Amino acid sequence: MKIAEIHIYSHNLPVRNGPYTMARAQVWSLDTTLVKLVADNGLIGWGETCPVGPTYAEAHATGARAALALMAPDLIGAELLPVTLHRHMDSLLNGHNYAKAAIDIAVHDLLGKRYGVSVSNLLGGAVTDRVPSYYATGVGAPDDIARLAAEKLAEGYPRLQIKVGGRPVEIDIETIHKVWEVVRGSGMRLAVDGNRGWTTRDALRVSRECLDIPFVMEQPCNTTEDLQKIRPQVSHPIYMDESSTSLNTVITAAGTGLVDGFGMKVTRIGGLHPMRAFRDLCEARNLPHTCDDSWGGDIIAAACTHIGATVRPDLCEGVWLAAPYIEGHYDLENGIQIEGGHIQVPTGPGLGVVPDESRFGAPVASF
Ligand code: 0XW
Ligand code: MG
Repeated sequence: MKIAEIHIYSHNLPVRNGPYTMARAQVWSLDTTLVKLVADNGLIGWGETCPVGPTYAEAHATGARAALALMAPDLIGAELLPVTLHRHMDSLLNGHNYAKAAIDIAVHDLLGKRYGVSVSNLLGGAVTDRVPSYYATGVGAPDDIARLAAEKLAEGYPRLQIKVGGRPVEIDIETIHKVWEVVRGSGMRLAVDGNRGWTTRDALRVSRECLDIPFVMEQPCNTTEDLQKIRPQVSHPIYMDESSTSLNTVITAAGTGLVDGFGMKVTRIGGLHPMRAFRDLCEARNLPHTCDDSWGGDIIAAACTHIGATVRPDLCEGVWLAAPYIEGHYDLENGIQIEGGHIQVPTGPGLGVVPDESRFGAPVASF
């Protein structure tokens, strides 16, 4: 089976009750990129990549489409095999994992359809049909975030990620304490995500002043060097998110014991094929991790859910979806939803989600 056609679409996803605020980013609407691959036997596969604005990661929406347009002409006629396709993409363009991920996801969708299996079974086998999710607050006033925590606990979320950073650290500390008052004893797990926003001084202070609160500290500071600096001094587990940009950085972070887990984004690491290797590396080192993406609609949500369903359950920190922040679905029947803090794994072949492409308008480029 070979790639016969590639179509690239741009689609706007307004943030429900926006903006969504993080330490170094505030977003009102996200520009997502969809890729439709048509195989030489007529089968169709979909991929998606959606940076959450231009300052969250080293990625932006028009960059994704430029990278895809650069590679696309040379991918026509390529075999739909993940290993060789990734080598082929790397031979055309250095880096730009988040753009390559859209092709990778569409290839997995196509392969699943071709062999009549779900993407999770293609990735080694689903171990559950209901994947835990987690809710991520924005950066907000302590009382508001505590109220939100109570709401999400009542909805059944097993985990909450509290966003902090980009403001006086005293307010972050107050927020963490107020949330803990609400969730203490409930079993809800906590992550505190600085999104690179704290100095090492701030991270050390937070750990010291929240000594009895069991949260994981996610990407508190900007660089790997910052994480190395605080590592021996903080009492809280450290998870790496934005700094884990490739399998190479993950291997070093896991292999040197720099981190206790990861907040991982499927597109940042290059798609489902590298994500599968990431999952297995983490399992070999007993490291928990999430299977998220930074934003996006039903296609990326399905990709994250399928890989999340294959993670050893005690290591699965959850699958984050933008669904609660988005109006509507690409697939009205099988769109990915969070219910009771969990996500039903799609059962259809491939991603199990078939978008209504009329929602996306005409492609911005076709090859
Ligand atoms: C909570 N997320 C998964 C959604 C936003 O894109 C940020 C991200 C994170 O953990 O940093
Ligand atoms: Mg994070």
